[in-house]
Amino acid sequence: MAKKALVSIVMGSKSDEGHLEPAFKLLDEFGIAWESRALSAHRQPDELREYIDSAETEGIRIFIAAAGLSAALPGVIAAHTHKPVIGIPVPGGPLKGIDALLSIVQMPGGIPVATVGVGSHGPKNAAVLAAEILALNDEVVLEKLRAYRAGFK
Ligand code: RP5
Repeated sequence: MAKKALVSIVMGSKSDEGHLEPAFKLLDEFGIAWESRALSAHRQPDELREYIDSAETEGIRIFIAAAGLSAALPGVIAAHTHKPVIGIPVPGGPLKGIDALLSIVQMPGGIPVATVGVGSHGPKNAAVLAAEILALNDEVVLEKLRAYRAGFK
């Protein structure tokens, strides 16, 4: 039987998907079940809200949210959940991701988004951070993280 997803990766647009490949790959490497959705905070606000509620009910423990331009998505998800939210600024558009970085990182007090970097290391670090959170209660994931670091040369 397929494992139930623990991590949800939400992107603002299907066009963000290619940038997120390193996160998909690493979560697979860590043996963490995940699911993904393309739902824009600006274009599909009602569907996004419904999805957050149902994902929580289904057992999602961590949200990873990626968006470019005026990237409200991670913050909006954080506003609707008490689960940790990791934000990935997608480098697109004329400002090359600086707009998304500032939109995601500058959250008002009380509604944090753990924000990773703009480049290709961003999605990677989002997956590692999600694994580290899950590893607090999961020895198997902790072992995978140890093996991952042991592979650094
Ligand atoms: C953001 O606008 C998305 O996250 C994406 O990075 C950017 C462009 O979206 P599309 O116009 O390609 O759908 O909301």
